[in-house]
Amino acid sequence: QIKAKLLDENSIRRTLIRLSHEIIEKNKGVSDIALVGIKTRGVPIAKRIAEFIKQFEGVEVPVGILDITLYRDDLTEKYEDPKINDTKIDFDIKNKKIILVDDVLYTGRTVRAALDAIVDIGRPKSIQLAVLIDRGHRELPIRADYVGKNVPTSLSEIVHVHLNEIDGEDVVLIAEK
Ligand code: 3GP
Ligand code: 5GP
Ligand code: MG
Repeated sequence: QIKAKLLDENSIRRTLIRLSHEIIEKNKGVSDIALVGIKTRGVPIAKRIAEFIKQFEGVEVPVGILDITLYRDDLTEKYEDPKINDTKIDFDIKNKKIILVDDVLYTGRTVRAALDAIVDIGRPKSIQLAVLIDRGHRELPIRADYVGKNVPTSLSEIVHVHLNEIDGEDVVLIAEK
């Protein structure tokens, strides 16, 4: 059951605007930047950030997609490693600064699999990580460079990320599983 609303439509928009500015600032512009969204909800987040960057800098940054499946019986259980299903990266990643984008960062295993998939394709200049929500409980030495909101959670809680493009509404909720 739902315990609290963490972000509404306006705060999601403002958060993604801030992340876009942070990406531009940290990289001193966006000349070599490419975004890679992790399916499902990392993809619309990456596209929205690309749209804001276009508004602010007048540059269209490429957006790729990684499809990574988590093999978990239960959404809050964590034992199997995520597997790469599909990769749609239509640009040359050589010498690009890749920014991975996901909705929720939890154990870090999805991001680890994403790093594997990217270095299999080529040799980017660097890889950074942007997430809308960091809910803690890392099991690997992985951290995000850009965090929309840090949300301390218990293991029995779930963060629901609903995005317009997929769910018909923009809202982030915390629930007891
Ligand atoms: P996503 O593909 O948009 O990221 O894992 C499948 C979906 O279930 C994910 O959607 C994610 O939003 C949602 N989900 C909610 N809680 C959890 C969780 O604790 N673990 C995982 N793996 N997914 C969760
Ligand atoms: P990790 O691999 O870091 O454990 O989990 C990251 C992936 O699992 C993200 O793509 C995210 O969608 C999903 N995930 C893990 N925990 C949650 C959660 O509480 N809520 C949502 N919405 N997704 C989660
Ligand atoms: Mg996700």
